[in-house]
Amino acid sequence: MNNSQSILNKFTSKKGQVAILIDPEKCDNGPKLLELIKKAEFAAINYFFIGGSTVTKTEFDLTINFLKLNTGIPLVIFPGSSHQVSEKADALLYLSLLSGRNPDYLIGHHVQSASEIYKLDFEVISTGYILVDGGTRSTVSYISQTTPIPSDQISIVRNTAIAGVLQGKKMLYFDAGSGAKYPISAEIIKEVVSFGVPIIVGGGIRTLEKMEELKKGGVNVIVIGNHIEENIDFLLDIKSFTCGNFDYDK
Ligand code: 1GP
Repeated sequence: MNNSQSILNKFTSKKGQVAILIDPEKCDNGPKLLELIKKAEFAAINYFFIGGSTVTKTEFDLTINFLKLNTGIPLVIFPGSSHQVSEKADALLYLSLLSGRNPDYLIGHHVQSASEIYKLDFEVISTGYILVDGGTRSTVSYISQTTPIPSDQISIVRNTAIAGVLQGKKMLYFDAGSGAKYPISAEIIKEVVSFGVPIIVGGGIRTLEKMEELKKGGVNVIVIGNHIEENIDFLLDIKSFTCGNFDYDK
């Protein structure tokens, strides 16, 4: 385990950074992924997040190896299960699903993978993961058998975030779920940005306007998955958002 915390420092350093979520299950690990990498580099995105709810170990390793060979954009594991680990990544989000009450996602998977992760030489970032209802039944909610927090229950979202910070989480990730109809609202962001840890937001983000709103609200990292799978050229629009935000080593 590496305690240098360089990715955590990067997360903390700026608002409005952009991460593209790559689901290895959907990757060709060939020309299509290469096109995505080139366009993401052009758009000066800050991170690739890698993970998925139903990804096999083989799919995960093939994709992370391909990314490592073909880009200098930092690779951050956003694991859907405990076998999604690799030293090729720069960091791992060590997620606790705080919005749920399923012990497997609060501590069970962590115990299963603890000894392997402890030995690996990458940064492990303890992250409070909070699912908020985005108007669709998300895969994460189904797989984890947990219910997201209703989006109008802002004080529950806030109290869950505070509990995470009090438990020592280094970061908070608010997710409306992949393909959400309604992304995390500005009202929620306002309630959770002032706890002294960086904020990641994802789920259903499809427009530059929403990205601007999140950035202005104080979100450190904006995660986009589906919309880029549907329309890879959205990355060309993101270029205007990230302009002047180019900070990875290539
Ligand atoms: C889901 O936050 C991510 O876990 C990204 O969601 O695929 O809807 O962009 P989208």
